Amino acid sequence: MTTIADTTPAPSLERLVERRIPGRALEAPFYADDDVFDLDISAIFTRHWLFVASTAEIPEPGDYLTIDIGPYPILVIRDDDGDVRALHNVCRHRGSRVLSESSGSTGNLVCGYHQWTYATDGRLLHAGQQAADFDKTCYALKTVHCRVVGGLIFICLAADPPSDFDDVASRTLPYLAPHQLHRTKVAAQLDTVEDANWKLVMENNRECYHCEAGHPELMYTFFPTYGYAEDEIPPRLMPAHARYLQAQADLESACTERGMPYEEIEEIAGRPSAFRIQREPLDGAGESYTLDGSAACRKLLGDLDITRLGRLSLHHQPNSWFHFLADHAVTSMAIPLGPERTLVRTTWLVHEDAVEGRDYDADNLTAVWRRTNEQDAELVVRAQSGVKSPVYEPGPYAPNEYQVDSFCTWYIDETRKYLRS
Ligand code: 3BY
Ligand code: FES
Ligand code: FE
Repeated sequence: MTTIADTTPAPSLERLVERRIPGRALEAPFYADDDVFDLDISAIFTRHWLFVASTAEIPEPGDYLTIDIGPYPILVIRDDDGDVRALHNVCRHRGSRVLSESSGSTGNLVCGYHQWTYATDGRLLHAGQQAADFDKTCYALKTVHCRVVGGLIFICLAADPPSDFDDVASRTLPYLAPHQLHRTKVAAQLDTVEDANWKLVMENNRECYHCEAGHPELMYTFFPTYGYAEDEIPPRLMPAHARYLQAQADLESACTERGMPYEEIEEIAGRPSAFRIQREPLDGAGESYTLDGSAACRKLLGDLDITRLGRLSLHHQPNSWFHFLADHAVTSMAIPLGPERTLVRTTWLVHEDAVEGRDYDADNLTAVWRRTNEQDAELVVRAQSGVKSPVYEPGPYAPNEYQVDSFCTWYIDETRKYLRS
């Protein structure tokens, strides 16, 4: 039997980006093609601000974590003065990776190859057996832009990072401030490597169209009307909508009393931005992500005096989403590992003085999102296996998938700018 080879030439990256139809999913090469993966690293992951950790993950001087962004090994470290820094984890001698563990604590940074030794701020302190004219000051580890926004660490590999992050930071801070993330500790962390493109991971996070069928545990506290415009809510969801309206009114008055912002922001200066923030009520007891919605940690974050604070939701393009509640916070990031492999890291934070066993039970604290993450991973892998079929065509987004469309539009705009530059 002879097979007929498909002789249609593959479209160029430029063509693929230019012909994306707004309101529809992306074409298959965006999810599996090696060249698109390289484009994503160059146009997105080395040009934009990326969430990489929270300060609670490196609480003490010398604490560090390492992370690879495409071909760039990076280390994020708290220096001896207590400041958070990001450095290229590449030795200035012959390029060896300096720190090889994924996280740890160190006095100085010693390269394992020939023991060049760097301070926690990246200065080269010692290089043995050098010529008399060797100048240590010329060989500090290269720096990466790093900003801490209310306890969240963002890095940017670009020489000249996007300046609109100042607006994102200043708009985000008043929402985050009451949660005082600088006074939290890591209660649990979960790394999942999903066999799917990072954009499918992000797209999945940007909608709850799949939540009702896909996340039974989350739906105890997540309103099924999430993402619906008021006039699109189907009749069967009206009882849930009534509960939502009451919970929203309660939340608004609790926030107003305490001077806490809750309004949705999706645009800055009238332009779609790389972030979305909103404080929203939760269903059930309305306190936390548990099976009945009651708090999972008795010690509340910061100086909060109210447990029923719903969730502060923050999305930041390209790679993160967050939930800040009265009793804990959950941070999530996606890091591309390959065209069809993505690291998803989820971290649960509680008050630094909360004691496991007394104030919280780690299994109870993490149960809903562990399960939700597993379900999301399955959905995303299932999507990955379908979009590669030659018959796949990008279908239309439903109205309540508008945040997926915003994500794809942001992505396409940024790749387009890059390809034209
Ligand atoms: O992070 C969010 O906003 C939610 C959680 C579940 C799906 N996603 C839309
Ligand atoms: Fe690091 Fe030689 S490569 S000390
Ligand atoms: Fe989900």
